[in-house]
Amino acid sequence: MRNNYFQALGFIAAIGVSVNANAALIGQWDFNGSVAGTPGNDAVLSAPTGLDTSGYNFDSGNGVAINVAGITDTYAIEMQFSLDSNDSGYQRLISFDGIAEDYGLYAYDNYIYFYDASPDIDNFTFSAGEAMTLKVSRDGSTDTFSAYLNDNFLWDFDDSSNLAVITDPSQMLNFFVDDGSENPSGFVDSIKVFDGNDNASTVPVPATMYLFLTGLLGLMRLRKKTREHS
Ligand SMILES: [Ca+2]
Ligand SMILES: [Ca+2]
Repeated sequence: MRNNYFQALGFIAAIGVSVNANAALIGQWDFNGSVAGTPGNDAVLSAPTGLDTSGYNFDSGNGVAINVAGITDTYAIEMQFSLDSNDSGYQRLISFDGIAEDYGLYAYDNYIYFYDASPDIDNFTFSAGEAMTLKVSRDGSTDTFSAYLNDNFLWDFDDSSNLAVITDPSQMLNFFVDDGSENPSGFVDSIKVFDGNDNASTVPVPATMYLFLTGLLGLMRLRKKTREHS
């Protein structure tokens, strides 16, 4: 019976490992009068005077830089923001390489496009000034990059070329600033970064507690049995 006791301990340890393997929030920036991440480092604003009590108003050419040290090819990013225009050709949303190249995530006219790798489809669009939630993720095991707008699946593509791997030497993600002149103006309410590709898989506390308690109950039953048989 003692072996079973250790098996149960191992089972609980395995649950712990599997919970940790799910995507975890590594940074959340709400820009509510502060650049602090909770958790996370301070965001860097090009023009700090654009910060108000609910978010950051960025003019064309001014953006947000966030340190994501340790994150490279597997991540999820969720951003709540609006753009002042939905008819400006390309407007850069995210650069993954320190704004070194043209490749990256853009709004193109009134829809979302990854230049130049994603499908060019406009099934889901946005309006000027509309508050929207954009989620993108990259899975390092399959190189799949996916995008969702207001919980609608937009598209995914095979990023074997690593265009969306975070390769900035200073490990920054850059938002709303382009390598050329494709700079939007708008408002960002919040940005979240997760260290896994599926931000939906973050195990909520009740589920974690349920798993833990289930394991604990099993262990207690085994211990009881062990005592009876020893
Ligand atoms: Ca560009
Ligand atoms: Ca906010």
